[in-house]
Amino acid sequence: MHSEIQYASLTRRGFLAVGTGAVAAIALASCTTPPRYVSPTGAAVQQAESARGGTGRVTRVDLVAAPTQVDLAGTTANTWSFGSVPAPTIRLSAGDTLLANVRNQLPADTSVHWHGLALRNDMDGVPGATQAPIGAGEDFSYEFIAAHPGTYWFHPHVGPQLDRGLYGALIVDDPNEPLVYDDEWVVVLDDWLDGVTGTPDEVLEELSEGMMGMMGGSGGHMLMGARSDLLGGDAGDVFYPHYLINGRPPADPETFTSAPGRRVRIRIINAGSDTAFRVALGGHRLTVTHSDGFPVNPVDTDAILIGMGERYDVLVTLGDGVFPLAAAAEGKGETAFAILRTGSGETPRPSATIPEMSRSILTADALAADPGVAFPSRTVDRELTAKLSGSMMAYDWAINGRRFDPANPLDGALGVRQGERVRLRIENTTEMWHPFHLHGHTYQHAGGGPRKDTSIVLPRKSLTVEFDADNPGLWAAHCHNIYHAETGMMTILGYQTT
Ligand SMILES: [Cu+2]
Repeated sequence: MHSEIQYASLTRRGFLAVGTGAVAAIALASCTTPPRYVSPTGAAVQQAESARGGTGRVTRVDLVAAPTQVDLAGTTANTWSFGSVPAPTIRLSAGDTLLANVRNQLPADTSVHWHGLALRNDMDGVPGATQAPIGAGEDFSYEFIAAHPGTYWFHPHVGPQLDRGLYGALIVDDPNEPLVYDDEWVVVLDDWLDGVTGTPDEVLEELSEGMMGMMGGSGGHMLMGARSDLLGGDAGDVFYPHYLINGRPPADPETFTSAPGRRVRIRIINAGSDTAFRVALGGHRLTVTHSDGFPVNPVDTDAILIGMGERYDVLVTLGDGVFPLAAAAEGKGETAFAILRTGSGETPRPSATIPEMSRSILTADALAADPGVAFPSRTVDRELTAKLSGSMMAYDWAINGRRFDPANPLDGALGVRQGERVRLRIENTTEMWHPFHLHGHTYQHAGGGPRKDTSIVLPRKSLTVEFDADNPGLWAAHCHNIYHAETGMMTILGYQTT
């Protein structure tokens, strides 16, 4: 059996061949031996899954990806979704197995990535690295143990499909949940253009031409002048006609109904593609309890800044009345909006000023991991750097000087070995912020910061994180601005065998 691969081009045919162990390593004409990596379907990945143990309980879900229409307060938009936007929330208990049968009724390849979960590598849903794409008309079953409780979500990892309606929340309950609360709500934020001003594929095509392309006069999706001090300058690249909470625009808002004095856990997920959101609940303070699914020492705040792919859980004790739950599209001058109703009162208007939005605004650097999930200190075995580069002018986003090449996914991979403590320095040399996401691991911000899997890295700043290399495989590491990722700001963290 071949349990490792070497620079194999993971096309559909190539992947299947690797999966059955039929492809021999390709010897490269070079005087240095190139690294060999663990195979997603190899023994090391299976051993890691066995070590998770699990309860043996299985939660089955069917996900049918298909063209559909959504109603945005009277505007009908053609899009792709798993039946609704967001998809129905998937819930299971930590240690349980998720069995998700995906049917692809789209006119295109797709996949499902389980964002934030430290799962078995061959179920991570990254075509070219961990599986063959699910072709149009094909099925694929994802089956894995969800070992860690928390707030996660799922979306495709093919092209800019993330910017359609193909997403939903994945909640892993803690069988020994330490928090006490009466209600729980999931709040999914999104920036929306699909079927309204164009399609994400058209946006990608336009942005790929860079600003020179725009001067040539193309589709008009590029957004200029979106600025945010919190994000260090340029806030985003793309113009969106709608900003949504749980799939609904401000003119047709989601309404949460409860009672005064009740304690609510709100799980907030940014499923956007190019928008950070500043989230606040009018008339309330928020107690942040989790970042990206993992507990933090609780911190009170008025608002939270959430980049694409990030999640925060908050606890709130509800007041009496009717309140706006708002998510300002940071630097873009628009707001996603929902309503909280616990009593009588006038319904707030989406345009109403929410004082909490401009009081204390929490970012991840204000957080510290709960002692129960902080990494014990140990010697760092390996130091890696991911240098983010590129500009709006050329739209040439890259990591370590290399634009990700799907035909050669392991070219320029960041190598680690199982068992190592790894320190990763994410160095942003660009004039724009990037939400950096690592698959398959929940690292910890250096200096006792929070456990996270997606972190905002401000322009010309660096972020250092540490993690234990305990989940063998080939793991995508990329900017969660889908247009940056798709034009090159992506690499692979690969577990080496030699
Ligand atoms: Cu980016």
